[in-house]
Amino acid sequence: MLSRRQLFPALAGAALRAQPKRPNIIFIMSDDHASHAISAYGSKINKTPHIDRLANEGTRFANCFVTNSICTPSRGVLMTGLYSHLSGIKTLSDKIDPDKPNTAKYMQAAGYQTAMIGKWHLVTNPTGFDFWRILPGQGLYNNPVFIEMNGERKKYDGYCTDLIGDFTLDWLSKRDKSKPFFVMCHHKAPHREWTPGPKYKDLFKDVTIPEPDTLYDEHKGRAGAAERSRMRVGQDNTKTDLKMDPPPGLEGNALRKWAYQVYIKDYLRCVQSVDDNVGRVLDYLDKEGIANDTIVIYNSDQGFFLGDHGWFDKRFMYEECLRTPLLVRWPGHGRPGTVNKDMVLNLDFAPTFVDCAGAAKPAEMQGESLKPLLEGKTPKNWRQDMYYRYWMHLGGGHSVTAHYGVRTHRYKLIYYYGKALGSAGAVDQDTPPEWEFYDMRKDPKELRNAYSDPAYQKVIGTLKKRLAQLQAHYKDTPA
Ligand SMILES: [Ca+2]
Repeated sequence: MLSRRQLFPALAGAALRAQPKRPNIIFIMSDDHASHAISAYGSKINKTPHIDRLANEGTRFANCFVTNSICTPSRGVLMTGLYSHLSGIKTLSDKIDPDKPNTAKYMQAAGYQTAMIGKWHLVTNPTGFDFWRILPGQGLYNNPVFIEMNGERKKYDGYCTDLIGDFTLDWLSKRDKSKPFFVMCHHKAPHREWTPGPKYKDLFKDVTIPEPDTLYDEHKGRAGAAERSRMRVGQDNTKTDLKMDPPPGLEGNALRKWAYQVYIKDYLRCVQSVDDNVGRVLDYLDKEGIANDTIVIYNSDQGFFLGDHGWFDKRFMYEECLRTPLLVRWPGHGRPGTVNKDMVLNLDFAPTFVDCAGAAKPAEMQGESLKPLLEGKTPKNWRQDMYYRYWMHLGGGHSVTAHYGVRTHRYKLIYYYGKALGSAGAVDQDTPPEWEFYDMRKDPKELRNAYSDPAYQKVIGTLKKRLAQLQAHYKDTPA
């Protein structure tokens, strides 16, 4: 383990600012849970009462984005505070370096006891945790195997989401009460293949879930990347996804309509168990009398297409999967029921944890602490735009073209640069470089690529300059 002096070389022991009492932190993360399947975010298709409690009693961030919308790289950002090109975790195949500093090691050095329970998905075993129990890779929904700290693989009877809830509560009940704690509770759900638990297998059985406005989007005018991708509801779903064959003869939009109902119901059933297990943690904190001393965070590793643009999955810089839910309850800090509209990133989470632990931000971390935002005091110079990059170029089975771009509060500029650029999980095949531009105030569903519209040429020129500035600022290399 790295010593505190090694982790905080500039400040050593002085890095820990004197604070009367430091908060516990429970970071609950799910996998592929889009904001628009949370009622606090205005979901039209489900209710999530326990996650909503965090919004009612804390802060809901309305504009939280990921820097690379896919599982392993997003977890890399969380554990390092670095963009994918600097952490080296650019694709699903890349692993975290167990010997380098990470978020958990910084929390340990700050005097926290640390635990990681559930889906880790960073290839090498966790370091920096006093306790961990993780799923191997994606893990299974039913009777899953977990990897224990001694390296053994042990099978547990039950439903994965409930087991991760059980293990989290069990660890909390056995914790060292003389120290604050930092626990990462990472659910597998509602990741593909969307297998519901026994409690909710019949939920929504006799109802029709409303379809998204863009379920039958044909991607007209968009870059070739949209058409090239393989994540169409119906056409690109497997039998494992749908658990049955489509009715014979069904094709085109009729197939999509049918498959959407099958897929979204299973997805939402999985979400319901996640919500229950958020509730169990909140109940535990109440019963234990430590709710006021504990920050509870709910987040997903990225968003997801819920039939939007005709798709399932993620990866694109489009809103549905660029956005991720972020709800934070920190009693006594900020007003309950606050909706924060500042632009925040998953890049900010690591520095936020360290800041809330009373330690100085590690010099290498690229994000900003959200602590002032949680206290209702957004700094005057807070970011007004964000940089995104997806690296897997046609890899990972969904054939999404590598791209990068910039998003402001109103506009979005995306560049599909057409090459794999030596990324491990990518397919070595060129595609034509292409641009997309959206005015999200006029076109919030991103249906009209206005890149060639003369009216926007000045804005697009400014955004191109800004994109180059952001790449330089974050030490990335343009294609
Ligand atoms: Ca994910």
